[in-house]
Amino acid sequence: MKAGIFTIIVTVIMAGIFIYPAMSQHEPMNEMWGSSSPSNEALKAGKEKLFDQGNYAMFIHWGLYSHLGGKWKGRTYYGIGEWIMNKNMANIPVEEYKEIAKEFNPVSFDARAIARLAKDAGMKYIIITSKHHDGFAMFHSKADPFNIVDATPFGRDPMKELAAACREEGLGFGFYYSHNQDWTAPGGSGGPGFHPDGSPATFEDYFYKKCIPQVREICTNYGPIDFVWFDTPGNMKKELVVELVKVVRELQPGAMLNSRIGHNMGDYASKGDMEVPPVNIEGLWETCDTNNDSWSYAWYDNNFKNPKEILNRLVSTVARGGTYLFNVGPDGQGQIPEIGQRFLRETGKWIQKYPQIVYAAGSSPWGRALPWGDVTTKDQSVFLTIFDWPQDGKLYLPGLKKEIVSASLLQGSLKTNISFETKQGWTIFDLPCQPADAPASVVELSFDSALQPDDVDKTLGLSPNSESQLLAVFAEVNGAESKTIRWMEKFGEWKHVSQISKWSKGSFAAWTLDVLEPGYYNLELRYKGSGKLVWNITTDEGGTVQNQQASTEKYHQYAMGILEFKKPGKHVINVSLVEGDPEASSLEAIILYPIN
Ligand code: FHN
Repeated sequence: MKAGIFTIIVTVIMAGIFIYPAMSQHEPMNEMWGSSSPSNEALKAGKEKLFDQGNYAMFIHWGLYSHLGGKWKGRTYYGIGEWIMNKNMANIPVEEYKEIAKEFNPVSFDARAIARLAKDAGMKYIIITSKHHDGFAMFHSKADPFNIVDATPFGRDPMKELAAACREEGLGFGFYYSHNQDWTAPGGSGGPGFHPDGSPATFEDYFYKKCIPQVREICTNYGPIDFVWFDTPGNMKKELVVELVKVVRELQPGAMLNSRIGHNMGDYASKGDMEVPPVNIEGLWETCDTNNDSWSYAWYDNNFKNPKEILNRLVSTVARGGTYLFNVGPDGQGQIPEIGQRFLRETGKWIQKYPQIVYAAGSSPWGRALPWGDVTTKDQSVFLTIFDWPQDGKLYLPGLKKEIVSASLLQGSLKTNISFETKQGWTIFDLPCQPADAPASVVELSFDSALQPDDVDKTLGLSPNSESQLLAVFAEVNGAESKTIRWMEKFGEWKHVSQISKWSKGSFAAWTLDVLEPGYYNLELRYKGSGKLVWNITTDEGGTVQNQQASTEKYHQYAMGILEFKKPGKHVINVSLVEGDPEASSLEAIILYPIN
């Protein structure tokens, strides 16, 4: 089977398993991972404070599947390890899967070490899987014997230990609980359709015999908790979700609920897995991401995000207005892979030097990432976090309309004033040749009052000294369809892209662009599509680039030609599809970079 067809089939199967609502256009609060409607009580009680101001937390996927580590009967199954039991991976029969518990003995589990790691990493709370889709409880459950205390030689309740360790370290604590999918409990979504005596099992059987009692247990036996994080609600009935919410509200009035409980009943919205949105989003929301490719431990998966990538994704999420929940997967012994730990600690060291970038930080008034990094705010200051240091010593900031009182380059708490000039609505800062810090440097701009959204002209800028990416989400689209799509490459590993497809005769996408330096720019397009693909790009000054490039089933960036901007100021750049399959041709971005 061709890789492309396989990807499509697997994506359809997974979407079906998760039973998510249809994909939306750019309506971030109503996406397939659910939306939230924060209750007034929640806001009044201030329980959202840890979530809203902490902005960075540890997610932990740990369970019986961690003991398998992606391998079953000598064969490795690639993809998210916690799904290994599922029929789309190793298809392990329920009884055989339950037997694995007899071998699960994570004696190296050290709750204090994990809590300390989270703290060193700069994270403010931990959310851990108390029960994933496999139905195995990582806590002592009287409701169901398939749990770590009763079914394994380990015999300890690691959730008790972790809850206590978090408290000692001053961290918040919460539980993940898979409320809909349970692959080993009769009646659970994806689980056996019959009870052991052969009688048919309904979802309600599972819900009242296992889900509700276990949620009561996690909400009763571990002290006050800050989060109950539900997942994959599928097509659960609203009245059942309402009951579940009631249980949590009664037992843990201070806990925040994520939107994946279903039916828009969470306190905050949970974005798609591994999705860092390109545009600012209002309200309380979170992105969960993982430190390698899988959520749970997999022996082969050492594709760990390095400190720069982690920081970049964290700062981008905070700059878009969200909270970043970053996952680690301890192995079958209970230990987090060494390299993942190291990268987290290195990231934490940077955050310790620049806490103002992350904690209680405001989103970017620019509403998007900038070519060199991103922007966060606090009080009367604006912080430019620079990941790509300009080699010519000039940092270009488009659209700032308010007067800067002072600009300084930070090295931890040390501030060095830097000079700057303004030109045609751009602010240009003079920077030294070498970055001030690694993996990112920070410039602080001070104002006489906090920067307001109107103080920034949000028009995209054409950077004179680096690559500018004009993403599909920022285009005005006429006669085509603009929406965010998602797909999986490895099983369960989601990719998200805002793109334009379904082109028709005369259709086009248009970006308005603020040009500071006229001249020649290399133009590339990132797209996918079938057939002979010919794209046409024009500017309001009569500049044209038209070229054919290869069809591609994955997004790929192709050089198209050279585009000239004759005059500085605002310009419109249009893209249309001249030849190629109009339905499937999907444009993700225009990329421009100066020739000099
Ligand atoms: O199916 C799960 C998956 O295993 C993992 O737990 C992620 C984390 O957000 N949630 C579901 C898929 O969205």
